Amino acid sequence: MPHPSRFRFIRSLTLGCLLASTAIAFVFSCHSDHSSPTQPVVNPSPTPRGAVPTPTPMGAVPTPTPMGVMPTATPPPAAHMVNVGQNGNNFLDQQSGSSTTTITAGQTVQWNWVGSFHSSTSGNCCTPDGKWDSGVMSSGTFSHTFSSPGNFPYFCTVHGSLMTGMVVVSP
Ligand SMILES: [Cu+2]
Repeated sequence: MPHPSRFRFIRSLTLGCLLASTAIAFVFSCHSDHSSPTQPVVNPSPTPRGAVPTPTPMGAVPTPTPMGVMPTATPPPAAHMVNVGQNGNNFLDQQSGSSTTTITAGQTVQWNWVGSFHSSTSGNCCTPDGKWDSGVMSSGTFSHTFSSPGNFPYFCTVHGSLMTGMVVVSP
């Protein structure tokens, strides 16, 4: 009679194991189901964290950028500005502080009218030589590009010998 009881015992163990394994599998599946929705909730927090490191690279980028721009900002002298009629009847080069503008061949001089009724007219005072002539202006700008080296005197047709300038163009 011990045999049938053993079989029953084994069967009960087998059923118990099956039930246990099923229950464990169910529990694990439940855990996995719960864990999967939990993870997406955790992800949002790392996202804002990702926004924090962003300002750091931004702060690092501007630093090298201005340094790269600085050498580029040096060329502005290429746009040689001469104010016309600033504090009187004169041509005032913004770089030299006088009526003489020094540039190299290929560069451009821009006259900016500050005071009224003057001209930038090429030639020895006071005969226009036809190289350039802004005409009499009271505002605005006039530009001329000097392609050849040399000394280029100019004057204001309104004020004549009282208002002259010189552009010195080096090779
Ligand atoms: Cu003038």
